[in-house]
Amino acid sequence: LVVGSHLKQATDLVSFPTFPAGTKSLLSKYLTPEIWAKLHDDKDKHGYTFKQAIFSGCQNTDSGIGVYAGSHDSYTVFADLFDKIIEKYHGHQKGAKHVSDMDYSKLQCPPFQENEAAFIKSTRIRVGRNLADYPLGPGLTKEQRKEVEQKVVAAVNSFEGELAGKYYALTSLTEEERKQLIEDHFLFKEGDRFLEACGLNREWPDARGIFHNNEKSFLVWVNEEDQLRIISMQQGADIGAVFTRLSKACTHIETVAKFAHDEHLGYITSCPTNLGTALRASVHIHLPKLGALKEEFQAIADKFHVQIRGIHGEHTETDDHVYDISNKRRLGFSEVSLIQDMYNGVKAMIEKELTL
Ligand code: ADP
Ligand code: CIR
Repeated sequence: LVVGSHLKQATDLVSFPTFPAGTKSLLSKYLTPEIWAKLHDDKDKHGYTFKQAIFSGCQNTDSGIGVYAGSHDSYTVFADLFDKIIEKYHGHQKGAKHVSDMDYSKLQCPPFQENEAAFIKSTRIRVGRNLADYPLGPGLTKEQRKEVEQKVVAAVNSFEGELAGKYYALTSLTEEERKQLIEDHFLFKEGDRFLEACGLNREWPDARGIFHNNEKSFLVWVNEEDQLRIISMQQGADIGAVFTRLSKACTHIETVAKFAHDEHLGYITSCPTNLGTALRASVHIHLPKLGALKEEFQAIADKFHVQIRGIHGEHTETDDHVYDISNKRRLGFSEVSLIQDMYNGVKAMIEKELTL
């Protein structure tokens, strides 16, 4: 069966998927006839099927990865495929342990010089979390998703001081408010075709929403790709302040909610790229000269394990040479060291920009 956008649903995968020439996803690389033969009729303990897990990469053959987990159990039941993808993306081998460290006092990120900081527009760090007692977003029922929303809202309403804020159900926002929040980089977009294909957009916008404090420097997305995306962000280049706020928020929320987690994979997320820390630390940075030198730009990114994205979210192109630079790895390294990756990569990019 040659896969592609003509496929409508996971059950259309009636035989071994073959990928069109040029497909680069890790799914296409590691899905062998043997793995297909063994797993194609299997499901995890919440009923999420192997076909559902691989459907996003089968329908969207431009995927980088191509798979999603329906629950923590998917990572066990579909391990023949997922382990290979995890090892390739993160360099994290079977049996390796993931150790967390959110101690902001360990960060070695001296403030950027004024001429360096001038390139950086804003800084954001997010982590993903999912409740331990439920399947992940792709495997939730409508009722479970509602329960997750209620539990998360109760948890976020317990934040105090600078972190205190208000929850806005997506359905309570006007179209104008919603668009403005997206444009200002505070809210997730709708209709991502990768998430659509794995079942994450079912019953949209029901039980989705956003919590934020007054300054919009601390936000929690509810029931998007992960059940919680905990976000700290602000204008400028003060990585230390952004991480300190996030770290305090995470410490607090662990006292009121129990998250899906294990010693090998760290925090469990629906996309295997986010496992471990589920942390993405990014800056929006203006690099007009380096940005024009695609190969050199990518070489620095590769050297420092950072990823270049457009500034309107993943899979977007950039305008005016403003880029989103973030840590690429998430698993097998501590939060502190991944923020260090981002800092080192950004520092190197600015140094290069200044020589051009
Ligand atoms: P993720 O939630 O996985 O980090 P996206 O790349 O989809 O994913 O980004 C989500 C939103 O966060 C987008 O609107 C994006 O512009 C915004 N964003 C990401 N990094 C920054 C940053 N450093 N400053 C401001 N906005 C940011
Ligand atoms: C893909 O495979 O391209 C999409 N499913 C997105 C995966 C990458 N996500 C990420 O880096 N956070």
